[in-house]
Amino acid sequence: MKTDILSMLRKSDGYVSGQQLCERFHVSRTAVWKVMEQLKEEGYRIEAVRSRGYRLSESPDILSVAEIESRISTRWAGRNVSSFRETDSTNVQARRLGEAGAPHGTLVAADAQSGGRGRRGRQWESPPGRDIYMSLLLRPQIPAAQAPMLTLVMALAVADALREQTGVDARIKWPNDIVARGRKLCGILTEMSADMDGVRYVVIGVGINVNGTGFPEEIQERATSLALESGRRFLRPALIAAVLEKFEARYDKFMKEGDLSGLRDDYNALLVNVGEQVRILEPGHEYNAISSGINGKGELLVTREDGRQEAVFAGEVSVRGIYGYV
Ligand code: BT5
Repeated sequence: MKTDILSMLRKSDGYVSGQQLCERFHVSRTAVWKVMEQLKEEGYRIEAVRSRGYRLSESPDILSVAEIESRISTRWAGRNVSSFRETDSTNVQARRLGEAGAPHGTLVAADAQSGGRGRRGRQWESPPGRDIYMSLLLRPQIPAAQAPMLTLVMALAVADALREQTGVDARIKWPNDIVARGRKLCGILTEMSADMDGVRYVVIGVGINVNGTGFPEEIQERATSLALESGRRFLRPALIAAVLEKFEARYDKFMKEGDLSGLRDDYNALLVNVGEQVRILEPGHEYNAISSGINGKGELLVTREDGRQEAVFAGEVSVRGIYGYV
């Protein structure tokens, strides 16, 4: 009921009468009043005016299930939410839920992670109270070889949502980063479970630096946040909802077309380093090349110094600018 009351308050521009709420949820006025008191304790500002009803004037920056769910208006992405004050890794939790049969679109969010993970055993800085750590569980019927494409679908959704919601010039750094002014704003980690019949489930983990203004020394030069880029603070639940909305539309398009050809132009428009020299870091092998954007399979098309064209697969590769991280 809390989620539904929050959604109703949020959808209405003005006041929602106590009577309306009682009728809708078949409860007493006292029951409604109790929920309002609970919400106030959690940090919501709710104005109550006799004869008019209740109005929500401010929401806290918390990642409760009710707060996230009440903002989500998708068909399936994030319709089933789990949230933790602190967990080891939202990807680990989402995989657990995946094994236990949780539905397509299940979202796991956390305020802090004690073991936030990047690719290949790297760590993801995950302090409490400021950033987004979330993982989306998907059950796509695709061959395992196509699963890495979903990282690109998410990257496009995140870049798009952040640009729209914050005005920050967020861009994609193929395959799994979102950057602003050449610094990392977001990292994406896609993991999957597959068997002979194909993908059982995929977990896409997203870490976004939102309201933090300082980083540990090792990453200080390469990391940034939405707050640092804009000088403003943002409500994390609103950003989560925006990312899910963008992701759902693009995922549906991806599944309908069977690859990224319908998303390629949008993707390349937000990609950094197009037409520029980059350094391709494949495990055990590095070379310089000029990047010209992705193809429909999500591979990065590059031209090597000897003129050979290559399509680089997103698996374990990193790309660096010639003079630094981007
Ligand atoms: C990534 O790996 O960029 C994927 C990060 C995915 C994190 C999310 S959070 C929710 C979900 N649960 C998890 O446990 N993970 C996912 P990679 O490309 O390997 O980059 C990792 C590198 O980024 C590290 O080695 C650091 O250099 C740098 N780094 C670590 N924390 C950072 C941060 N908060 N902001 C910017 N850079 C960071």
